[in-house]
Amino acid sequence: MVKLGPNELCWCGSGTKYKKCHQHADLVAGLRGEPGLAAASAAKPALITNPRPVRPHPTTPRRTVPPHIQRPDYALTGKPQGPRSKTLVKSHEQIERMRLACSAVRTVLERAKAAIRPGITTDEIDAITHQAYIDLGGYPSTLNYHGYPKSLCTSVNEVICHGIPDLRPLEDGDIVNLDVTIFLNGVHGDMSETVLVGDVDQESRELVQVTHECLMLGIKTVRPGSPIRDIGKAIQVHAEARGYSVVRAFVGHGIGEQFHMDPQVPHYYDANARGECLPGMTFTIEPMINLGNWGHVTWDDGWTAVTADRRRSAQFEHTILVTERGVEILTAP
Ligand code: EYF
Ligand code: CO
Repeated sequence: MVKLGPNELCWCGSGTKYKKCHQHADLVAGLRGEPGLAAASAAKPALITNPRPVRPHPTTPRRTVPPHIQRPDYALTGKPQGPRSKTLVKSHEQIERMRLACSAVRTVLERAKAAIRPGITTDEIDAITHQAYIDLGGYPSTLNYHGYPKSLCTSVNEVICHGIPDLRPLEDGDIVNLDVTIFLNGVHGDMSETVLVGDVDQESRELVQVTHECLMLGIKTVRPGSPIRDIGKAIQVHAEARGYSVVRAFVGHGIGEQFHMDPQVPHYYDANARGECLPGMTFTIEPMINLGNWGHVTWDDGWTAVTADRRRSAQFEHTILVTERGVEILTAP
């Protein structure tokens, strides 16, 4: 394996500097004694055959939120205040608020889905969801979260996650993930779905269908005492049996009064993922499944994660509650 300098072009063929691309992933793999992505790619380089990759488009100015809407602590600075809460089990009162927030975010998603058609820009979807959060009395959790500029993430085709809504019109045959999160009554509710735009090819439709199955199979493992790593195991088995790969870099997460908290929920089998499900825990499960390899690169905007091989990726997400009997999907329709 050739050792690259930080400013050399990455081995994956992204055209991005190594330090901005796979340097960190290779370092982590090295620490774990794994061969690492670079070694894996020596045998199987990321071959980019996508003739029409999604490109960054201009964005519109930041949208404003009326003063009467309660804001999360990071709304002004972009930085969540204070330490991450270590209390994984929520109170009955917090859970009641989570139910309301998750029901509201479902309403936001349905409004966004109803607007999807070839020709609409993802920025127009942003405007629709932005107004929907406000109509429901909530704040768009992503807005200024670590500086993120928009009110939802729109991830088109080979974009894995954190796509920024912009002036690109959706095209017939696209797939787009709409990831919406609301902050309402002091808690967050988070969900996403991948939607078909017009007439979508069979390969992509199957990817979207299997990704939804992966989410539901992951959720099915959850009950009091079940290992958190069983979630990823179920997802990985299903995805890989169909020839897909599971994205490693982004995981599900605890959610409540903070957008992101413990536990971390890998969507692949990670023997190091300790911890078990306890009644009262609320967390997201949000598998990202790729047609090709699981490696990703990030656009220069610092947010948009795309597949290294530019083949398509799909995602579905629910916020769930571990109950005494099993599991409740808080963001269910
Ligand atoms: C610091 C972010 C920070 N994180 C999660 C933060 O809906 C979400 N998950 O299901 C989700 C949405 C956003 C998000 C929007 C911004 N962030 C993303 C990427 C890098 C990063 O570094
Ligand atoms: Co989300």
